[in-house]
Amino acid sequence: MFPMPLPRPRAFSGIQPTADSLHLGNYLGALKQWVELQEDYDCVYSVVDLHALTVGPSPAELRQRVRATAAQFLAAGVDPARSVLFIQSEVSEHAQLTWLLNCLTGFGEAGRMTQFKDKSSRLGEKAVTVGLFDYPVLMAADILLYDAQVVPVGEDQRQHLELSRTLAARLNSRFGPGTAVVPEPVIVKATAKIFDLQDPGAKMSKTGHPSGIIELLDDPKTIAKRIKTAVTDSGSEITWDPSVKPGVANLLTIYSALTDQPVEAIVQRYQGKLYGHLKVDLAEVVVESLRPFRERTALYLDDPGQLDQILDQGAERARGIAATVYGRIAGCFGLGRAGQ
Ligand code: ATP
Ligand code: LTN
Repeated sequence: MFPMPLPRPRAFSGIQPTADSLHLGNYLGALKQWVELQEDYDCVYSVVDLHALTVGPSPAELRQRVRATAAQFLAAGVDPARSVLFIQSEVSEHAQLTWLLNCLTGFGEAGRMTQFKDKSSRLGEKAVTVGLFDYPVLMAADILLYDAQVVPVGEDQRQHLELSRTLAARLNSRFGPGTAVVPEPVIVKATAKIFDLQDPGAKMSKTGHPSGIIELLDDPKTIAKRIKTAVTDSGSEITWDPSVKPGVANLLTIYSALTDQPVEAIVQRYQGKLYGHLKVDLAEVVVESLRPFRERTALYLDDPGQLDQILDQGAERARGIAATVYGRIAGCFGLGRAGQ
């Protein structure tokens, strides 16, 4: 007799389809961990298109970006045979659970989210929607709907994750233990925040200036140019000192993460060499790491039938989990005639 395999713990994460290409921060901060977690977790990954509506894309733009984002998840190594890959809006329970969680979230509590404060101050009062304000509650619904134990994200999502944990704990204290699973963030320290190449004080962001970003689908020439023109710091010695040399530290972080070599070994190798040497070699490393990724993304985008099939299957599997968990939580609120 073989022992029954234990059910694996669940991981959930999502990325917004807010650009045609993901960037190196998305990959090193999140997507790389998504792929690795598949070894030990039952993974559910989503293209969170409802979240993307908060920035008001055109319908054609959103449709195109949803496909491009899903193709990039697959190209990075998300394996649809092992993991669930789906589009958030195709599982209606995400919006439904958000409403229930809205009714448990303090207005002040949501107002303390720093990403909302930053984004709303940039947009100005007239352009700020209730959707942008509610964004972290929708994110909590995403996570709780799958009873996720772990959530791989970059550092910028830590506060949102904390709200998800608070809401899960609140459900449990109001309705009894076991109503929701309290999720843990998985934030890999070394790559939790990849910085803008032109402004190493700011995170690399889809909304940042193009010259500060490396898009995963950029052509080799553009990638090389972006790295060669990255801001480096005063002095010329290649040392690891994030507070004094944040630009060089960012390049070393990227180098280390893409080659799986410790930063110290890289620093050692570049002793006595100039920033320019590091940049030339790093450009090569990034170009060669991303080449197969770009090719695989193109293959998925050239075969819409295959992509649709993967996404249809993913939505079906996601709905199966989400319907059960939603029913359990909604019943606790007194919704549904059959409950007690
Ligand atoms: P924007 O910057 O426009 O808000 P984004 O680039 O952060 O968008 P998201 O879809 O919000 O994109 O993020 C997807 C994932 O990538 C999240 O887990 C986020 O924490 C991570 N991430 C984003 N930027 C970085 C970065 N510079 N370094 C590390 N991780 C990042
Ligand atoms: N808010 C996240 C994207 C996101 C997410 C999630 C991440 C939406 N729902 C659930 C993890 C789990 C962001 O990166 N901006």
